[in-house]
Amino acid sequence: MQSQIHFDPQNLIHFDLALHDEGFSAELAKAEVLLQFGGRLISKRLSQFITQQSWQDVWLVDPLPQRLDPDYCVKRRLICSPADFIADLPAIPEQPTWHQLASLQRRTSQLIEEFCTALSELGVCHQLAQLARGQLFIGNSLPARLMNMLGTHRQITLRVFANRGASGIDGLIATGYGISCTRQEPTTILLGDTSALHDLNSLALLKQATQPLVVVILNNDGGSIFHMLPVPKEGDLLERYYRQPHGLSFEHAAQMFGLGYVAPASLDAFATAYSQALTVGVTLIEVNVPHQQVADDLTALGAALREEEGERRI
Ligand SMILES: Cc1ncc(C[n+]2csc(CCOP(=O)(O)OP(=O)(O)O)c2C)c(N)n1
Repeated sequence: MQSQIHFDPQNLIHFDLALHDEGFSAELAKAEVLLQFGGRLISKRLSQFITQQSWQDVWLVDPLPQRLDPDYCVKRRLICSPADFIADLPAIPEQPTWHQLASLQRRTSQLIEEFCTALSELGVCHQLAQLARGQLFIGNSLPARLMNMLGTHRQITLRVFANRGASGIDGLIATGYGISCTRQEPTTILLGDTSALHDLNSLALLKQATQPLVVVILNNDGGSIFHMLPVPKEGDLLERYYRQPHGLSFEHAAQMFGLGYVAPASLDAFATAYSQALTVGVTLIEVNVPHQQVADDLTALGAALREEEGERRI
């Protein structure tokens, strides 16, 4: 996501979800050498795939010197920028494409379109990936994962930022505001409700923005990531110690800090409000969704992808 080339039309998108499809995984498994640019991967499925593959060689290119090899796969670590690495490569004659990955993942893209038509976390992230302009700062925890899964090819480039690593949910609004100060273009901050609550006082900064600034809060009433993690699945333990529902709305926070506020009732209303918000002022868009919806949607999408694959083989 932070490579700035994730949405480039030359690149594969939706690979995290496409890995549900055995045909796609088998095709990808024909690769013999892995060349990774940049640090940590967001997609757990891709990391697991990489760990299971027996690579002839694995090179990791990243300008920062810290150790980045959780699964002990890397055979050569190059501490340099991708541009320097490419500049030093010998010229190689163009090779015929060895894979059908782009066509194999087309069905995944079609299914994603079908699953992203409602006002849901999936629907909003899918829309945002297409509509965003200027800069996008994506919060932890689900927004970064959803944009990585659902983002589509774009003709207009987008500067994408995220805090990965310890993946803290603190200080995200302040970070997004700081990013907005660096360019003469709109900035969008996409984050969850718990993250927004952790940094609520930073909403006070936003009125100083000189460019359009949009804060999109996916309010699923607590940390919905915990529906997908190996923690207690239901009851008091989940609610009290992990998800921590609060039942709050951000409307009065927006009012208190003098920000525009919209809580769209449909995906179309979201798209209209968001496009408008990108043109002027500072707007908080609150997307209210049931807490279980995102986990259910991703489970159903994964199952549909595996089902498709089964049907193709019969
Ligand atoms: C500073 C900090 N405290 C706690 C955590 C643990 N944590 C990870 S995700 C999460 C919940 C995030 O909830 P929300 O922002 O609503 O996003 P969602 O999970 O719904 O996408 C928590 C508490 C963290 N990553 N950073």
